[in-house]
Amino acid sequence: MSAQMEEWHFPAGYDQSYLPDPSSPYWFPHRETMDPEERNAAVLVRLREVMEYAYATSPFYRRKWDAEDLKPADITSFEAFEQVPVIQKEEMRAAQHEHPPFGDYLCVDESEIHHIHGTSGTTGMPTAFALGRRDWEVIADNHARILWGMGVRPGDTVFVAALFSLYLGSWGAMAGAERLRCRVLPFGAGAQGMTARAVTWLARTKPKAFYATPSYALRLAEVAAQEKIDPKDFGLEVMFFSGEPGASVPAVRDAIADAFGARVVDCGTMAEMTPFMSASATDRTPDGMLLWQDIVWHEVCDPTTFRTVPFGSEGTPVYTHLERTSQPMIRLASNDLTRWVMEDNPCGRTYPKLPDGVYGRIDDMIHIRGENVYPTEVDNFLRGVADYGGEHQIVVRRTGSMDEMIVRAECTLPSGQRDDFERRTGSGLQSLLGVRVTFESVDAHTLERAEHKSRRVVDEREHTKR
Ligand code: 8LE
Repeated sequence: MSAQMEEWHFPAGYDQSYLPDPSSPYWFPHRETMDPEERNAAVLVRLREVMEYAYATSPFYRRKWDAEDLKPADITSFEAFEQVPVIQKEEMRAAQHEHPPFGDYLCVDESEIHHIHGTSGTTGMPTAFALGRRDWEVIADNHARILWGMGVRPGDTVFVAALFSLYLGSWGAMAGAERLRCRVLPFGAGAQGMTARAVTWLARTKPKAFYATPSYALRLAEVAAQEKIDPKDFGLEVMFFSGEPGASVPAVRDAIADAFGARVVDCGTMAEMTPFMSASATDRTPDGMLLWQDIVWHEVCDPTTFRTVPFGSEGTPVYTHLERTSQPMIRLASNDLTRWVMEDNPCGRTYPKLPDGVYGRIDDMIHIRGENVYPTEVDNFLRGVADYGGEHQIVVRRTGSMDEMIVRAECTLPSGQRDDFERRTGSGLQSLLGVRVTFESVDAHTLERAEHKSRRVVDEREHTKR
């Protein structure tokens, strides 16, 4: 069966000159539309292969699996695979501390390393990501294939408006666009005055495709408005996003689509999981994200047992590389939250889907007086409120023995005329969230905008780890 699957082998390597027939909606028609059971059977064989490779080349995996008396050869069913212990980020940090700088799960010779990326390190010890030269080519191929699915074609200009730094998002988007023979405009983000310059460049170059974080796209639309330029005049057709929830949050998605007059596509797993675009929507299945299971094996699991939950249920994504040889991740726990389904996709791809995208991190969910509040719910609600100024902040603090939630939102009305706005918004939030909310309005354009990923929650309670 795997013989029919285009270029299906491990270690992976793709014909760098291949491009699909221009009339084909698919890069690899068979791999993308095959019977999912058949695909799963091929994936199961591959999972064993990847595990054998990792066991042979990495003390990290040997240690981890020997402790459970687990051998790659035992993986003869998905049930057996679900018992492979997950990896948490702390374990990678510890392995890198013991074996600097890449940890003892590198799996390739250091001479094979092509790029080094990493976490920003704002919330702990930074983690280094080493990507092999061969892997980089495979990543580019996979991302090109997914971009094709979004409707991007050779010759299109792709504007990358995300940090070119340790962050992998921008580089991964660029690698895919280059492999697709696009014209890449690696604009970047984050420097002083850069957003206004991005507006000028977008207006002049009129790219077809655009990549950023969702909050940065909204920021860009605001700056364009200040410069008296209509973002629709950029002529963008497809805007793809990763890095944070947003492109699948209905009101955020609509706000971006309306401002730019473009299709909004959500994608993204984790930097460690690059090719991180393996969860991605397509032009004809535009909502949520499809799980391209022959690139990365995505499971949605119970967050305590790490067994998969049935389709239709909520859980946390757990990811396994099928094509990486440098730092392959085998059951990496994301600690994010999502829901998955298996249904007929309009684009004809036979992949499972996250219909609401990834809607938050377990850690970011606010537990307050017995209720769970997702910050994305607040974002979604506020974007639908008339006179909302476009940015907000959620502060959770303990006053006496009570937890208190304060939502501070911008309002476009002058300060003397906000009573109605405050009443509407405050009571709307309260009934949506089911907890008492102290609502405050502030002037528009006074809260900080994200140049990268937004951080809107300030949890001042001591016991809460953030
Ligand atoms: C909802 C995927 C990438 C390279 O853009 C990225 O941001 O990787 P990074 O910095 O390792 O952060 C991964 C985390 O960002 C995920 O665990 C998730 O919490 C969030 N994230 C990334 N893409 C999305 C997302 N959350 N929707 C997304 N599309």
